[in-house]
Amino acid sequence: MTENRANNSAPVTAPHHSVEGFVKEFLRELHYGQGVTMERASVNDQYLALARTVREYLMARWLETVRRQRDAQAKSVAYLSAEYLLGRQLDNALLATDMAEIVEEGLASLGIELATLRDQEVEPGLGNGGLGRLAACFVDSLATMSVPCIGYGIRYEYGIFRQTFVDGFQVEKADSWLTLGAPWEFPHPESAVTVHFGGSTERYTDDDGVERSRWVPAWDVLGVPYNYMVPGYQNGRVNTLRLWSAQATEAFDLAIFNSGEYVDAVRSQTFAENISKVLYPEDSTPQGKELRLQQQYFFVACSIRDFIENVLPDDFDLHRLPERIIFQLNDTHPVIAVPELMRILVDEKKWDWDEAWAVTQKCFAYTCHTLLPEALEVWPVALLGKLLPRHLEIIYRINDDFLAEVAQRYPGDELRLRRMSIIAEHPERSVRMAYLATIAGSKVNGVAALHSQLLRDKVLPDFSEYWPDKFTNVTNGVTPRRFVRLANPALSELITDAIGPGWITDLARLREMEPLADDQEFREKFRAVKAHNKQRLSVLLQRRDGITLPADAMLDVMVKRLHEYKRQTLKVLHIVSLYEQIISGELDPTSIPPRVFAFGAKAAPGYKMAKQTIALINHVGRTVNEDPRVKGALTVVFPPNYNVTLAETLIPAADLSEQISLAGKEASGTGNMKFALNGALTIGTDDGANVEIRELVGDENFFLFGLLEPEVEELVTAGYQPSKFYEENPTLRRAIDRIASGTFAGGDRTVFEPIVSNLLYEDRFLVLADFQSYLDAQARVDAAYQDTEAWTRSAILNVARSGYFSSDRAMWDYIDRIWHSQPLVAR
Ligand code: RUG
Repeated sequence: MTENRANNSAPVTAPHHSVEGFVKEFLRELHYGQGVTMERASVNDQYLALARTVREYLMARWLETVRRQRDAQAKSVAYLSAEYLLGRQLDNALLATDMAEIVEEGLASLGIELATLRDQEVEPGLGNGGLGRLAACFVDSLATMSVPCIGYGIRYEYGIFRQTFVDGFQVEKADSWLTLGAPWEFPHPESAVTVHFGGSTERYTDDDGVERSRWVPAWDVLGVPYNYMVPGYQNGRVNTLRLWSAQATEAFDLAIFNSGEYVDAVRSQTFAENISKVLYPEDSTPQGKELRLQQQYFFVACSIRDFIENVLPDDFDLHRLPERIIFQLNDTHPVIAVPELMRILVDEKKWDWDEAWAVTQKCFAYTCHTLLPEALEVWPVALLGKLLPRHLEIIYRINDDFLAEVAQRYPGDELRLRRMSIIAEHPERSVRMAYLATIAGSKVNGVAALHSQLLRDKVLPDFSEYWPDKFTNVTNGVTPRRFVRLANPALSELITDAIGPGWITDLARLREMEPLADDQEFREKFRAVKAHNKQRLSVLLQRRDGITLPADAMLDVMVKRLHEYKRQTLKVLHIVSLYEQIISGELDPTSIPPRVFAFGAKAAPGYKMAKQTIALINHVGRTVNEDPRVKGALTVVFPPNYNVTLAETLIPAADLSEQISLAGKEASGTGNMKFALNGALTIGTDDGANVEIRELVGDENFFLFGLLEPEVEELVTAGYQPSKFYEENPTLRRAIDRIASGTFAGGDRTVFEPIVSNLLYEDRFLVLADFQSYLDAQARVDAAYQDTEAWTRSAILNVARSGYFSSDRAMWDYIDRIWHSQPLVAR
């Protein structure tokens, strides 16, 4: 039957790569796909028809990629990530297929502007920030490098919330990204996977007389796969991203329907479908919610089942699983996959425990993305036992075996056993997912050099002593396709004119631009690109938010999630301090370059201090922008709903990139890389990947400030008293007093009181300690910006020396240090 099908199947071909070929297909999609004529078609009809047409150009490559992968039986990477912050798909697909010009011309011949259809696309915001965007960059790179990879994740019905401001305060709106149609996805309800939850475990004797445990679950849901194309850059390759959507099982419904409880049945269906309903909006600080654990187990259970049953051949011997797969755990979110694979091998396949553990250990690797203790996920034993009782037993057994080994190596070291146990006893009995991942993973990596070092020294020191070779570093990277080639066409053209197009897939080649930093003519062209990008941003902000940007100002940008450790408050204190100095007559506003301070940041809806900070920024902005005394010198803008789409216009326009987290807190950062690659200079602390950026671009092209990580430790250990800094620094005192006075809240002193108190009496992230150093660095920025030629030279060198931060390089590092997989096409 299969053979017959194979013999009869006609080759799938792409439509003709020409304006005529495109127009024909586009009209066909409009007529037969959307069911409308050109005259009656709405913009949305046109967009959907366009997306489906472009998809057709990718289809043959996709099917061929899947076929070749199957035939080659090569090792694949299964990237397990609860988040993928993809950004818009259309432009990326047009770039991958080299169709942009054809489409533009073809649409124009029908009287349609490509730009209008572009704007119709709602980006899939299936991630919170850096971690989800990194996953999207990685799958892009693997496709471009022709490495077999399946990305597995969750198809949230509602992605990251849409942020609006009401009187400067953040108000969240649901992100209904699917409402107008989802042309980039391919649902496969017929391939749904059943996932179990709850119930209990029981002991039984199998047919061979062996005592075993098994899970008797209480309820099920179905995981329906939705496939997305992940096109490589003009290489004929399209990998797959498979996102799971939860649906009620029939059996579940039937039982209740039969008992006549129609309403209950419908309610339980909703209950099951809740699992993939919404992305948890916490970045870096997870809340231990039951639904979140359900989401985590749901998607990894679907993914492992899918890989074993659908990707591997039917007769595959699972003892050889490590030859075919590496499951890369993107943070602790998918770590429950470890006991799940053990459960499949031990309970379902009836393997011995040791045999199963030997295979499992080779199939996983773990990436840690944080240093914040509150970001390391732990699950209460009670909750895990209720939802996944068999998995809890398996975790206990893994822990017992591991601790027995440790006890052998360190006899009598009771404290060490407590420290290294997967099970924490205080404040509540719980499972430390990072420990489970470390014990099970063949490798553990941090995401920047400093982070990986601190991970070994501070977060997992006992484990790195126990397994020194298990720990490694892979510094993050970003895809040059989206964040330079697409986001910054003017710079891309300038670079390509200078050094050819090879940089798009080999970003280290940007180095070839280095001599051009000394070329006056090139510098002029580079400045023209920046000016053009500022103009482009100006038009967008006016249209999107009614924000007017002053012309010819330095664009100083801080865009990232709102989190205390990232220290948006430090930036606000800088602005308030400048404002204070100007209105008191101390600072002549014409003596500093005019600046636009641009912010973009979402706060987790339950994170009060972060939401207050957003309001403070907006209120300071309003006061500053309305005050004629600073007009022209200082402008604050805070467009709401910062997302990938906005980043793509904002970052290329920036002059100055703010990377000002407290040293030792930001694991890596990836925004910092995007800015440097787009010719912004960084003002930053010695934190995360800033360290490597500075090393590469050179001290003289980077504005370093702030305490170093060991100094932070020292100050905190000595007993940090923020109020001392307040008392001893009059500039700081005046800035804080200005906020405390109610100036920015219509005279109401209570509105921002929590921020003021927090700074004076707690200040966990040492804002006050770094204030003066930050101000001094900002003064150096002002001085440097006045020397236009020198600034441009530095900006060019930032671009030329940042090629290392390509996610392609990061992927090669994963291959070399962690996965050891061979791509189907040689490097
Ligand atoms: O906060 C980190 C960033 O420093 C990092 O660049 C990014 C990607 O590695 O991941 C972010 N992150 C960490 N997001 N969530 C977590 C929680 O562990």
